Amino acid sequence: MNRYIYGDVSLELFKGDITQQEEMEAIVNAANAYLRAGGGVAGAIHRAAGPELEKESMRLGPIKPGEAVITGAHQLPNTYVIHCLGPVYDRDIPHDKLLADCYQNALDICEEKGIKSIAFPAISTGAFGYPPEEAAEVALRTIMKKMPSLKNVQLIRMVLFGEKDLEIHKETLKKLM
Ligand code: AR6
Repeated sequence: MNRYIYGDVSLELFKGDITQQEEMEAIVNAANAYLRAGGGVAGAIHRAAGPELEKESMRLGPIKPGEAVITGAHQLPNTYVIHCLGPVYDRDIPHDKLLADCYQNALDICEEKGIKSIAFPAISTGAFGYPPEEAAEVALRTIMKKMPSLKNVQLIRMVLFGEKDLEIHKETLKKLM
């Protein structure tokens, strides 16, 4: 299963690179607390956006696990980047609540700004060590729970970097449906 629809809102699972989501208004960065470039998704996003993104984002830091802030997208093909600080697994406790907060806060920002489409990476599942199966369940459950209350957001895309992560998300979505 790679799609779930509730009313006018779609959730889709996609294999790909978060920096190449041309049709999405906002993309989410799995950031560090100081909103510096860093590695992983953050490194890829900052490389594609150019140095002006870090200049803008750094002024908004530091942020705490679960928090989200918004900037422009600079040289990326999107309009906005929403930077979320995911929890470090087993260090930032309770990690499931803090991870859910990331998805909720990012969607709340979209609703406030009138953003219609948002692409998320699998926050915390790289350097921050969150097991991908557990993270997928938190992410999809949180998004699905929020979908009925969304008024502006119409498309939510999880962009998974590898085949295995896509499969995990497909299985999890099937289970939650
Ligand atoms: N597009 C989509 N997904 C990607 C991409 C990409 N271009 N590149 C990696 N992933 P991570 P975290 C996947 O480590 O765990 C950074 O250094 C990757 O396979 O980027 O939240 C920051 O500065 C993994 O599944 O984020 C922070 O310090 C997922 O994205 C720290 O890492 C998240 O991996 C944040 O760690």
